[in-house]
Amino acid sequence: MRDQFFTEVEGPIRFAGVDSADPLTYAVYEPDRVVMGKRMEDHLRIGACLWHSFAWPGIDMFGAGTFDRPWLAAGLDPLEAAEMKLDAAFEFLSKLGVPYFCVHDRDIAPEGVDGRDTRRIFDAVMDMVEERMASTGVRLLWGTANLFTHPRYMSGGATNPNPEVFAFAAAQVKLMLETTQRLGGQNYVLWGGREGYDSLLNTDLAHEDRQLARFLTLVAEHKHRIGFEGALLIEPKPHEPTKHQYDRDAATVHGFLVRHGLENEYKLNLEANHATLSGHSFHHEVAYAVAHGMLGSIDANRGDYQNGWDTDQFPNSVDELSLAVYEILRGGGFTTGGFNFDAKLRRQSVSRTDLFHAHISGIDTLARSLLVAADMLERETLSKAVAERYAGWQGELGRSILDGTASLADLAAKVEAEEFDPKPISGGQERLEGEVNRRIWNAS
Ligand code: XUL
Ligand code: CO
Repeated sequence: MRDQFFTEVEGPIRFAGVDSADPLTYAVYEPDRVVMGKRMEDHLRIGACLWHSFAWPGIDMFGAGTFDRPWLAAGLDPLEAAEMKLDAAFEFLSKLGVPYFCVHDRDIAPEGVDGRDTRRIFDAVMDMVEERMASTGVRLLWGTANLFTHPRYMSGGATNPNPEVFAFAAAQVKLMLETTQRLGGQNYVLWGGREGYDSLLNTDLAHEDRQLARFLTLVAEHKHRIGFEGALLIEPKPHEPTKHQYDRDAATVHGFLVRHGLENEYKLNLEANHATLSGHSFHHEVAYAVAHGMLGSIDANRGDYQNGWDTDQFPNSVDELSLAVYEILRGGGFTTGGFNFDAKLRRQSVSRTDLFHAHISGIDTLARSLLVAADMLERETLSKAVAERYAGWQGELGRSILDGTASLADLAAKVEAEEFDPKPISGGQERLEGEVNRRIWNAS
């Protein structure tokens, strides 16, 4: 290891409670605290991502990089730069005290001058990663391949009109899936960065649908061929960078998978800001996935309700996250998934230590949301009211409808014979909103 990069932070960050005046401590997150029979760390399975924090210099479309990231300087030898970046990243991860990280191939292994050079860099970098994982104990939550930055992917990877680009993307995913397996990754994620269109005028929708299904089928087949035991996850997002992305939201991806017989091969990696962009609440996306057995993992972040793009801010709302965590707990919790901070600093947050403040506050928000969610579950704050609302379906009528024994004519005859006259019953929304608030204010 080189000299330390985050010299102002001793680490590992410790729990000190909400009254501590030291911002470099956790106010709520106590990895060993047992909540509903499970350690907080095992519930949340927190990971930090290597792209926003280590591979992005703080550029935007109007301005240059603002961050202090020496390994991104121009003219460095790629392996020397990669080593510097990995040393800083693993120093950060172990000082933060989180169990996982997430990474794209290109976050850490840039393309070389040709295919052979790219492979040389990739192999050397992945050896470095393996060494640092072994020395710090930080594990890989998920790996993924970047099929969106290089100009060859400007018209998509799997959905590119050129089959050579499809093959190139397939080769890249094959290598990164195998590498994720080698590094003990828990999941492999596919975010269809440019799998969509900018204009319908030049797009064959039906063809691109077949291409995407083929691609996902090939990836699933390869997963079984190599015996990768992690989960394959698709990350929905409605637009940005393309005008329309095929993996629009949880329900669209689920429908696509069912249509192509892939629903047992893939689960979902849901991102809070992507839910906002698709016009849904994050609660909705998580609830949909849990309801259909499709929840894989979460990219924790938030958008800005005044901005229409993916601002990827660190989460700070217990009000919003408690309900999402509630759905996750209600569905039995994560298996291979976890909470990955797919979040980035604001461009003005240029201090090295800002990276710690951002993650600490996000982690505490998740930890507090977990306490609220567990409290709601234990007190049956919502489940009791929902069960009562649907209680009629436990009776003979309800069962005969759902098991298919009652025909439309049977139901009509019953209504007439028994003179049905159902009365409206209050949905009680405001009462439940109040109950949820009480748990948010009081859970401990
Ligand atoms: C983009 C996004 C990606 C994926 C991984 O909006 O969320 O970083 O999480 O490719
Ligand atoms: Co993401």
